Amino acid sequence: MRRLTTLLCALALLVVPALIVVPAGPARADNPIVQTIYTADPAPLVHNGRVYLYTGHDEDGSTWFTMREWRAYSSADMVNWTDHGSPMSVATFSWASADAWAGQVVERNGRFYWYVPVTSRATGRMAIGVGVSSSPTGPFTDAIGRPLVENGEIDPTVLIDTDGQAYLYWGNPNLWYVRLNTDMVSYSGGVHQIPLTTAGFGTRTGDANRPTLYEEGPWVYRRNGLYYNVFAAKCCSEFIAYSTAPGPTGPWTYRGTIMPTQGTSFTNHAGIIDFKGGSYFFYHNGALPGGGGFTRSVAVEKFTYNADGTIPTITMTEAGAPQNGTLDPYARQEAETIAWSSGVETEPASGGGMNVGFLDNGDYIKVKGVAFGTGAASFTARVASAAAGGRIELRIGGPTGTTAGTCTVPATGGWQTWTTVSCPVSGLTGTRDLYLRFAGGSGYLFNVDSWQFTGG
Ligand code: FUB
Repeated sequence: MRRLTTLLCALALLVVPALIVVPAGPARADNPIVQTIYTADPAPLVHNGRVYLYTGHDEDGSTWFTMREWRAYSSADMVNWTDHGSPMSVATFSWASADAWAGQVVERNGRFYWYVPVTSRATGRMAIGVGVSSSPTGPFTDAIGRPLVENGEIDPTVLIDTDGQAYLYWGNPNLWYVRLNTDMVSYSGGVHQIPLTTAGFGTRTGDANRPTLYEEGPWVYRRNGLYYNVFAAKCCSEFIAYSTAPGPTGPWTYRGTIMPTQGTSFTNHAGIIDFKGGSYFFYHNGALPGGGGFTRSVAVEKFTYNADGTIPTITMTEAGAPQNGTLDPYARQEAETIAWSSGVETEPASGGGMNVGFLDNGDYIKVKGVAFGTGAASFTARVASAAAGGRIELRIGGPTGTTAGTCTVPATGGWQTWTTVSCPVSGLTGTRDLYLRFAGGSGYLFNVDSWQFTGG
């Protein structure tokens, strides 16, 4: 079925030629984070030693914010990201008709709440829905079967304060908040409007209707007793600015620019976390081939707060954040754990999770900072192929670098008919970037679900 879908997509792309084709040239790192699809509106969450990254999904060839689903990724080291597919979509909300726009996931008492803007089928206005799951990777279900709040505005963000009180903020062109009850799916005390003063949110010139820089995409959090509201400023093109306050409801003081207007997307959208001793700034741009304002990609930079808690200017880079840790090749790794890839797509696997697929000759995956230690002896992978199969070439130094081993993948009779292949490897010692290069004849070769090395 999915091959048919792919064929139909390929035919459609003859009309709208915007398929992501990441050049197979020299390996590079590591922004944007996801190369398999266009992603937007990053919302990171730290949970149990991993960063979960929730994004929107700009459809290939979009000429508007055509977004039907959200996506989830996770990483333990900030460079190798595991694709968890789409745990929630517009279809999750029976009362919504379109627009899987910018949201945020927060955890409370072992449940994960995903606040999102969608268009209400009944009113045609943007409303805030809330999905819920017992797992950070979903699946998420509609928590209340109706909008949590609806006033035609977008981009929810949630702060759970140290006293346990949770706040939901959102808005474009205004800025609003409610006090969430401990159930996280209802609120008390009504809807409050935050005054958009120039002292609080900076001065915009040339738009009498919008005197402050605040545009959309608030990201509210507390750090060392100071409350931050990081937001997309001044349309268009947007830049990322921020305000701070002594409390969750203000008064806000404008603090200036974090990320100047850059990249080839006229929107930007920020998410900030602290993780394993570092601070990280997520954003989006149009950096992938075919990228732009409606075909965006999520990226990340590491930064250090100034001593007084202010945030330095952060610029977009191709390098991205440095790796924070290493990857263990002697534990089972999902094939969809990727630092960089070329030509690769992902899809749901029959046994759960995702697999990589749609692999043509020469496509590859880079996995960064793989800690081989004293040396690996063999490589094992779970593979499937409804075609003729091919080879997994294990390379070091680049996708066409030194070959450390080659595993032959047979035909298995189906794209989800899995078998295990193994092959000896040599020269894999220390901590190296590993390239899995897929080789064979023409057309799609095979799928890979997972892989693992054994030690020497
Ligand atoms: O992705 C759709 C909209 O674009 C988001 O809701 C805004 O924040 C902007 O990024």
